[in-house]
Amino acid sequence: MTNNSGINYSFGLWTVGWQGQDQFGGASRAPLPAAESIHKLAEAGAWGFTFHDDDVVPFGSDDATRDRLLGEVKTAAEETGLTIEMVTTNLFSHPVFKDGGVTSNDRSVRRFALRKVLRNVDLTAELGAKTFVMWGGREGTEYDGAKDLHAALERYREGVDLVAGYIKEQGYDIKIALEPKPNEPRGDIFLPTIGHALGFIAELEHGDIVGLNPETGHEQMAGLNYTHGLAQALWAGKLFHIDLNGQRSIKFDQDLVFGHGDLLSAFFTVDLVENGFPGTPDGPRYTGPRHFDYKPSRTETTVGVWDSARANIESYEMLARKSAAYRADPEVQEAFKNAGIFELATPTLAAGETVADLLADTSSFEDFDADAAAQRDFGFVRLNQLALRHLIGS
Ligand code: ASC
Ligand code: MN
Ligand code: MN
Ligand code: MN
Repeated sequence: MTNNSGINYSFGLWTVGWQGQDQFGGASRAPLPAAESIHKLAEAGAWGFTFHDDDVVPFGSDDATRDRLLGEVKTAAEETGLTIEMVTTNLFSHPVFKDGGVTSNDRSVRRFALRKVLRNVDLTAELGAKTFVMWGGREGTEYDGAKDLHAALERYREGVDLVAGYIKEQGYDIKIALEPKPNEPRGDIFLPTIGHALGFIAELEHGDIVGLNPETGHEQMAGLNYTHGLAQALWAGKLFHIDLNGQRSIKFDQDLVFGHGDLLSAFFTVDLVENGFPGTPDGPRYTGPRHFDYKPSRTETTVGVWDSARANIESYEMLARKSAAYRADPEVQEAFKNAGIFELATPTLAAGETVADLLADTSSFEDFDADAAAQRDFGFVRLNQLALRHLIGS
């Protein structure tokens, strides 16, 4: 067992279950029955698992087949004690969704997609999962002229509000987490980044139960900083779930093992998730599962599938220990202080101070010595080197 820290790790069944099919080649591995995955994930140190409807019940199955297959998953969850913490809907594999689910130009497809989602919401409630992820992988275009972009956003809003409204109406204890991704499989996907998604949520009628499920690699595919994105989602009270993995720069979605992409970035992601904001100890914290959404590389056999599953947990555990030591190091704390990290937590205006007071304060402008202030050494490089020393030092 790789997990000694008591941290709750979970995996999508589609991760270890991925058979390696890609744009240029077919499957390189045999299918993995869901029950077997669940047992092996438990052995690997997982606390929970998640799945798309179609990961467990093939698209178009009859009700008897659906009941039997879902029954197997429930039994495996009971046998292993693993928690089904999140459920999500596949609105991307079947060609009917080739132009999207809730934003397809074809209205009949949109109605079908919503029915598929609502059925899956009922299942989520039945299984006791608290998070319902909506990754709109096919909600997008290849060509800017292929959609009325205004109408597409209206339909996206209609769809998410309809699902959120249904959750409330049914009294389900479920929150929706939207997952941004900039592209792939579509040329451009709507809600491409955390920031776009936060802006979208602000326009919803039922936005109070809608938040985010940011994925490491998806932000990095857009050239963005995942840890900064998590911070803004936390600040907005919208970090409902996370998809951890690895990505090496702006290219196709690699879905590598967590830590196998940008390692220093992964260190600061874990540092934020495990230790919170350094100068804001009472600030918002992520309390959900540490969920991995990765793909065992196509080169791997079953051996590599389970090596890679364990590697995610091990990477995270190592980084959690390193980041705890980093925070506990008096030299780091001193460097934080020298860098002004605690100072940033102090409001710029004093309690009760007004704009008029600021305007009247000559020390902040007329008598302010900008050249002297420009001489301040923040020591950010030294601080970062301390992080690196904790991360890889002997
Ligand atoms: C999801 C999710 C993704 C995609 C991808 C499917 O639900 O979070 O990133 O589906 O894993 O291959
Ligand atoms: Mn991905
Ligand atoms: Mn994901
Ligand atoms: Mn993924």
